[in-house]
Amino acid sequence: MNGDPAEHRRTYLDALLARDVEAARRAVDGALAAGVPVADIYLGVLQPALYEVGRCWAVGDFSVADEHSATAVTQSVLGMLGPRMRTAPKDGRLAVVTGSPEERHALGIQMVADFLEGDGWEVLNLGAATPAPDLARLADDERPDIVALSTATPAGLPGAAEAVGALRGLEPQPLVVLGGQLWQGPARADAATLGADLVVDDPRELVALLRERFPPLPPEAEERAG
Ligand code: B12
Repeated sequence: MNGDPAEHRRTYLDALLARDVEAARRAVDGALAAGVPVADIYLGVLQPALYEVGRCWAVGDFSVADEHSATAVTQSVLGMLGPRMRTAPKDGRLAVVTGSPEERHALGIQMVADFLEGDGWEVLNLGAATPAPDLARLADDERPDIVALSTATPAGLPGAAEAVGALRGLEPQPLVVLGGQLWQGPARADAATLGADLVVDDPRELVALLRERFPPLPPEAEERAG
């Protein structure tokens, strides 16, 4: 087995298509054993496999039950990989990560949360579909530096708009970042008019951008603070 995520993606996808949960887990173990970084397993194995599941589902080659099974297996794999991504929170940087109202796609949200935790952020992951007033209340209590909102489908646009509007009323205002497949389509043009600060596709890009805006403490300062 080599360290190229594409090979492991194929093995993982084949296992999902065969409804072979053990083989799916073995594919991930194989990728780890071959030295594929966890971040590459997230973005180069799991994400594209789920996109392919979505394609098979859309053309009728995969039932809703098969999709649910593939999602559940991937959720359990994320539960196993997440701790390998995480680092202890440092610098007091706090992020709230959630799906926009009525957004039920949760795996991308978990991935974004794990990438942020991997860069030392403290993360409150609210999961899918947080109603806008509740999100705003929590953000008002916790005063996060950023709120990352995930939206996958065009039907999620009104919910995303409502959430951004509710967060805009806060003082101080968190940086509001939109992401998810919705914004990779024509809706991207609407993102600015909603009042969000950033639209970002890739969790790695998010981490890099946030490093510029909220620089982590240099190691010496961390030691003094600790
Ligand atoms: C699993 C799944 C479901 C499950 C979700 C269960 C769960 N617990 O998550 C269920 C069954 C609930 C579901 C429901 C629906 N789904 Co669905 N679903 C999927 C599927 C197969 C996988 C989703 C997934 O996990 N992808 C993998 C993750 C890792 O990718 P991701 O979400 O894009 O996240 C990545 C990036 O986008 C980014 N990202 C995400 N959020 C954010 C946020 C920020 C701030 C940043 C920086 C980055 C970022 O980071 C992640 C890692 O890179 C997709 C196929 C696909 N293309 O994704 C269809 C898909 C998204 N669903 C689709 C549809 C149509 C629906 C339904 C409308 C079906 C229906 N008729 O009911 C409903 C809508 C429900 C709702 N209100 O949200 C369509 C959407 C097409 C469209 N453009 O409208 C897709 C594309 C399938 C298809 N090919 O047709 N779905």
